[in-house]
Amino acid sequence: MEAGLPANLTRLGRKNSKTTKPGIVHLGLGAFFRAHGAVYIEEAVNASGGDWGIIGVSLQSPRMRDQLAPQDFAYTAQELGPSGETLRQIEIVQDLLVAREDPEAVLAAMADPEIRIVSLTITEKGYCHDPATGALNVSHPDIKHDLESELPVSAPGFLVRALQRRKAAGLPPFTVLTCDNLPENGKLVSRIVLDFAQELDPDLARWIEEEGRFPSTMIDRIVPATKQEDIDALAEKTGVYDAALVQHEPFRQWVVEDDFVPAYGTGARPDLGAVGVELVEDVTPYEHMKLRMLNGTHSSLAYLGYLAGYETIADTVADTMFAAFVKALWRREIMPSFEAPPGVDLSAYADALFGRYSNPAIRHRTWQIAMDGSQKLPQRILGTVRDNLAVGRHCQGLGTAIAAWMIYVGGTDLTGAPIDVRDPLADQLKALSDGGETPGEKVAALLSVKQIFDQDLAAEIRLEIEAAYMLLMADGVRTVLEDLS
Ligand code: CS2
Repeated sequence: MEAGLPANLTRLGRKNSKTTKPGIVHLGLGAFFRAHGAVYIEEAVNASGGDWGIIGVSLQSPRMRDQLAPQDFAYTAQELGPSGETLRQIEIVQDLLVAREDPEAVLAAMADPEIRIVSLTITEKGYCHDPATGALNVSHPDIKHDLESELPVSAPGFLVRALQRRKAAGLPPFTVLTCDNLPENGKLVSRIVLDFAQELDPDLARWIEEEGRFPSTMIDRIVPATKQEDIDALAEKTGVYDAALVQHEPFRQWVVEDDFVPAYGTGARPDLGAVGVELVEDVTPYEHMKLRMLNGTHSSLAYLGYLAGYETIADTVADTMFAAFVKALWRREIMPSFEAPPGVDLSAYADALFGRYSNPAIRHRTWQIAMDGSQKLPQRILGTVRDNLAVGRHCQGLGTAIAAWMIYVGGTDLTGAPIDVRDPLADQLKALSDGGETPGEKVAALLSVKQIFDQDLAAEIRLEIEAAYMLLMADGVRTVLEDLS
């Protein structure tokens, strides 16, 4: 019996020894990357070889390390389909470092000559940027700290300090492979890294700009947060306890701009093409499609579904009113706002998305998706609204979703119950909402937040959002949606 486990359970362990040497450091080794990128990378190593083991880094909490270390960094990926599940053990992760505990170890790993890629899933707020403009936020407390100290706390700080060490050691830089849901995410992270490096040392910035590479990516797989009851249920079924279980839907997609650090030649990346990753020259149309069609409706359903009393996305779209609403959003407001990637049929993509949302085995909470809305709204919803307005098309559906977000961040739902709002701007947003007496004042106050709203766009949409806000408050979500489907 393992310490702390009941006698009938054994702890999950590695089946194979660590034969692959590390080639990747991954910042932010949460559930998403372990259920998506890590699975692809393990498959690529199995298919074509190469030393591409992953050293994970948690920037803040030791929780993931404490879960993975006792099982030698192996974990189960449980695929949940509408009509059954499959289990698979993933062993590509070799180690996990906790940056808050030992930043020096993280920098040393990133500066190791064997490491050729530093990949990231640090969520939108981890980039310490201004979401409305994409520039590094130099007044962010972590960035201020990192510009002063050689031992950083932020992801931009780690990237630049590690690149600085590599330059000093005469090594090529690593490829920075961002896997977060941000528009033109490669360009965005390169701008942040270069802004930071410029503040530190213009020579370093020049070197990174010339030698470094920041491919953009589009990543897609629905991965809800694992709950303790899921871990317990699997342990009961298999007799094996996996504290680091990840659960995911069957669907997955990864589109990567094929632009890795040239100094490494063919050893610059795993053979991702062999396992279904789409390596393309320009990811932008795929990113638009995914951020607007999937994440845009995910966030819309999250705020409206939460306010209508639904716990998960599957519960929300099982309501015929919401089903009609989300389909109308795709057809009328989202699909006309961008150009489809080559050879992609957007109506079929929308149908497939609806099927994915409806998967009852995936319990993806509206509350989870509603988190960090201030960092998500610009690329998920506001860009679509802006592009529609430019051709004179109004966005009543997305406007209603923005109004729902405003009610949500006000901190009280439509029944008067408090909402546990998680957002880096939560306090500021609540104060702005509380400071307005009328719906019109609350809407105007929230629209004035420049990190989120371009002020020209804010002026254009104000009246429409105010009307939607009042209707939601007066009639409730379902009645409002009835008119929008
Ligand atoms: C979701 C995404 O939590 C969220 O905000 O919209 O994590 C979504 O599930 C993924 O992007 C799907 O690929």
